[in-house]
Amino acid sequence: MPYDDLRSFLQTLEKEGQLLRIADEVMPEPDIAAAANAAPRLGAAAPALYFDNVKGFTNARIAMNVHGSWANHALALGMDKNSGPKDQVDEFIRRWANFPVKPVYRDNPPWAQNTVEGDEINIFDVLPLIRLNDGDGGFYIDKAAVVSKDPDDPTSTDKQNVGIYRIQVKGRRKLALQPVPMHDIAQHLRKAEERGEDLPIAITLGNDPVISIVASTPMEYDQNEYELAGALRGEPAPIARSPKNNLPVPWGSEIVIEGVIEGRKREIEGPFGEFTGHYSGGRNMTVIRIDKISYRTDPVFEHLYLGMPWTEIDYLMAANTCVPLYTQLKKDFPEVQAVNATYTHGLVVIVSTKKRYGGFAKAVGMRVLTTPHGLGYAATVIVVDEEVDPFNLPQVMWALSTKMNPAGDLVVVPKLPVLGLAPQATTPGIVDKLIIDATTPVAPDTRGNYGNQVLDLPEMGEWLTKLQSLAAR
Ligand SMILES: [Mn+2]
Repeated sequence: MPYDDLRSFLQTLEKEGQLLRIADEVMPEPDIAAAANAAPRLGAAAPALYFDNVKGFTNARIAMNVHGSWANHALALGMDKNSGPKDQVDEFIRRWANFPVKPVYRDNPPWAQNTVEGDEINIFDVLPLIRLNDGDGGFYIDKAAVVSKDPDDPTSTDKQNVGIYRIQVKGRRKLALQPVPMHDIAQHLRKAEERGEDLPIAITLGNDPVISIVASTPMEYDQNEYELAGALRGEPAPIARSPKNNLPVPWGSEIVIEGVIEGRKREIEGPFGEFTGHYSGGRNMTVIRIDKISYRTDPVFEHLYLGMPWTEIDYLMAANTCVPLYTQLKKDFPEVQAVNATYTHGLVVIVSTKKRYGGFAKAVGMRVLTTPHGLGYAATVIVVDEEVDPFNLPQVMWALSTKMNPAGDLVVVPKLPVLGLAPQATTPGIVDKLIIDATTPVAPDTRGNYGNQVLDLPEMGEWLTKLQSLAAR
């Protein structure tokens, strides 16, 4: 059974031993962020954290690290909590094949229980806001799904968007939002501003776990995130209309904040410790005016710590980054076997492929750079042979150790686009990108002296199964 809201998922996590309730009183800062920083260091089965005894807040409920381990990510997809990353990526690929599955409108969303409008709004009354990293310029909301429509085609459900963007709290009813040019919301905003309009949005917080996954998936512009949620859930995603802006929002959210991104207005936002593990400084960003907040009674504030890997965001944006890249590459290059883009949202991408002819691996690497995800991320692409599992880093290091000769196997493509947050770019937004061909050359390519490769013995697989069953006794 898929989860229709965050609370039912938290219950399952608790039943599975994947949620820790912190009963002792904690300080809002630095305890909550520090605990969420620490949680993933517990390993592949790290738990979510739940705080309801926070000094200085009346009745705060804060959930952290909800997606912050492979175990929790597996449970979010309704899989066994012991599934490894490769199994989860493979299952994600199988479910993606069912895309699109249309969402269904459902009545009586729980978030309709309480509302506040206009000048009565004080976001600090609704959310127990905390800062995450010492250098952050203020309070952030960083795990909300932001819903908007294409202003030139508002009836199109394909062109609508659900995405996670960083949001800074600037006042009682004022927020800032960062629309990275590579992301769909930036296109919506540009069109609204060309029309001389504000962009209506709904910011939904405390969502069912699949919504957070699809909202951070690099889908194509005209692919609907709820229709991917349906494919991943195995049944349609429940949605409802937001009361003020009539936007399609998740039915089960804890909180729905409606308002507009004010056209042609920018103010300083930041700094903020980003998914890259580096701060991005203060920059001119958009300004949001909040017009209405709807919220479930006793709302749970879901928040996400990010910093030096691995943190929750590295689990949240791992499988969902590999899969669209894999499906897009597969269209033109059926020889592609697997894609690992689980490191820092795919700033490094590892691809295994068969070779059609000499130079083929480099061509696959070039294609990675021109996918929708590759345009903004993928700064380094490592291409390995089909026998090498890109999720098995010792094997990838073996390929780099033995198959790569810098004379000819390193292709640098100067001045390609990258998102402005990538710290390796001297000028934000432009960077030289690298393809490493770590495959065994095939004719007419003549690199190195490979002779014959040592392959696994034919009986190895049989023995692996035998040893596993002996070890499990
Ligand atoms: Mn989109």
